[in-house]
Amino acid sequence: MKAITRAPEDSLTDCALTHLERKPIDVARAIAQHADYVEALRSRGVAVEELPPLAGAPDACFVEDTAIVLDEVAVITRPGIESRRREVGSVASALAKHRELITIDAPSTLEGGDVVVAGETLFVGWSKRTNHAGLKELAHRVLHLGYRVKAVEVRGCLHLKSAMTLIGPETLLIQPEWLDLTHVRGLECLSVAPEEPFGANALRLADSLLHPAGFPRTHSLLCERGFDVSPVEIGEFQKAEGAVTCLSLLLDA
Ligand code: CIR
Repeated sequence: MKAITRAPEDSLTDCALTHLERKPIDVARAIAQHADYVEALRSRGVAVEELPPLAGAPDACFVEDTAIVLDEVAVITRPGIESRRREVGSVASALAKHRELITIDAPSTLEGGDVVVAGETLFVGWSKRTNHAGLKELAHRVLHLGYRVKAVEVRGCLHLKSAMTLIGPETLLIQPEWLDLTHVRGLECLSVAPEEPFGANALRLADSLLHPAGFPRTHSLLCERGFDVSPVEIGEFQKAEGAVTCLSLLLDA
């Protein structure tokens, strides 16, 4: 498995915020947490390609939002806010070494944090960042590869993956209060502990999960279910509405 990451830099303090109040971010601590995250990936056998920090692009460390990597192609997204659009070029250049690229064009908006890939089904969050045109364009561009898109309405959180991630071949970790699950069929749904609403974002590696530190009850639930879960400290990124999946783009899962 390979991953693309990008360390944060000083402008992280000016990150976009949608649901959270701004709190001071300690950039030095964020850089250290990011290094630990990269080390956690490497220690689980992931080959990490680190892109250089992108000065003046506050959210550029959240590389997940700039692309959707499928086995056959990588879809380069068009983020839903202007401040994030200059991130995509450098990610596209990195991904071009691994995949044929597909781009998403105006007026569509689409962010990778809104796309949960479950085999040939792409669950796509209809969120503040991904619009209806983005959903339709993605569906159209990947149909010939055998993928089908299912829209999932997201409310009260930034992205679909804030509320739902795939943790096993047929298992989702979910925060049901932020999702309309009408079109989510055929998969087992494991709910986070109710007192840990931000605990549904886990990063699935070959045979283990990375999960943010600070969600002990959800962690125990996952362990009880037999998952090999490692907590990672990402507190500075959580202040920026980030989680564990958004800090990397995984290839060749
Ligand atoms: C943003 O609002 O775009 C960033 N502050 C956070 C992006 C987090 N991305 C993700 O969870 N996929």
